Amino acid sequence: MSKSFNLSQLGWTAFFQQQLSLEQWETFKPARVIAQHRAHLEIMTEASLNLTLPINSNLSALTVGDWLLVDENNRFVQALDRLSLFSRKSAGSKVALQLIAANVNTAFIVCSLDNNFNLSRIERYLALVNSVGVEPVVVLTKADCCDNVKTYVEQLRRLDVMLMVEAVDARDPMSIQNLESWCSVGKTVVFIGSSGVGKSTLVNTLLNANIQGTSASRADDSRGRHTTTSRSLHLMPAGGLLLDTPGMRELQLVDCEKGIESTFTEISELAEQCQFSNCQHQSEPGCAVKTAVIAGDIEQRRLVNYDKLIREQARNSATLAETRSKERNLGRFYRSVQSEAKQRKGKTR
Ligand SMILES: Nc1nc2c(ncn2[C@@H]2O[C@H](COP(=O)(O)OP(=O)(O)OP(=O)(O)O)[C@@H](O)[C@H]2O)c(=O)[nH]1
Ligand SMILES: [Mg+2]
Ligand SMILES: [Zn+2]
Repeated sequence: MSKSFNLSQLGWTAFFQQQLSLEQWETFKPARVIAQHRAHLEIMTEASLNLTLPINSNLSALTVGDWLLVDENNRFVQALDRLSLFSRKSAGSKVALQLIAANVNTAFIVCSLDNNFNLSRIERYLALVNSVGVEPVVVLTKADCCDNVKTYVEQLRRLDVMLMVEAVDARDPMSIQNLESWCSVGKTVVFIGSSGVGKSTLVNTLLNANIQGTSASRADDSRGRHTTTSRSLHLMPAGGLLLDTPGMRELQLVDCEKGIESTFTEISELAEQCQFSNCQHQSEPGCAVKTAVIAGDIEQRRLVNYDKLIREQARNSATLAETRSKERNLGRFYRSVQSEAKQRKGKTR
């Protein structure tokens, strides 16, 4: 990257500045993680000094978008607290958290106006984005191939009148102009959505360059091949920082109860009027939610999806907590064995 960027263009704000003492500010340089590879991180400091840090145990808990300090020899000093963090349960059976992106301001939830369009999937992404405390914008791509764009937009507005929705042809710079207001100087935007919906196409059009590979042909099932397979931040000529992520096939919700509640406010608010505090809104007497569904005030599909997401996050949070506690116990066990061994050594000496 030849152009030179200052700290605020890289996304540095008072939130990060206030974490440093004067001495730290004078001694160290802030740097932002702009790409994550298997064995190293790419970081960028002011004036676009691109550096490579090999991933060791200090750096393994960092992800794209993170801020850190480096010393005069460009060695890692410390990571800074995050404004926001996207993580997910790793794909596959292993129960662990995978960090996706840090210090994001806005999430573009990308969905194409073809058979990919699915309200329940959009709600799932909204729950995730809301739980992280990041502003969601739903971007409906392939509007150029769709005859009834309005109907889709209305369906989304019905979920939440305040929801920001933009329908675009992701390949056309004129069409995506409205999106630029979320991509101003220093603002970090993450793109989430299934494979093939046009995330990389949007990134390329916003960057006015062909940086991210895109692909028309892909094995078109949910397990399809993904064109984008690594995570990196791209700086727009006009300001914003764009973060393209590999298609998320298995987006699982963990510790997202608050995000789900705020995505389904009409249900969570009514639930407070149910007769029983642990009402599951199935067939309990005095269920205000079920009554509203029968009266047609709440969509049945919404209730089913709400229920599904609440159960899913509870299940995942429980397994994750169990794994963490097992790991902690195992760590404690090893440490106690080690210290016993040391003590014994001490005695025999
Ligand atoms: N007609 C039309 N085609 C689009 C639009 N957006 C994306 N495409 C096409 O859809 C295909 C897939 O787009 P990508 O940008 O590669 O999709 P992606 O979301 O990055 O996919 P992954 O990297 O696999 O997650 C490409 O051939 C794009 O040209 C659009 O708004 N209109
Ligand atoms: Mg892509
Ligand atoms: Zn109820």
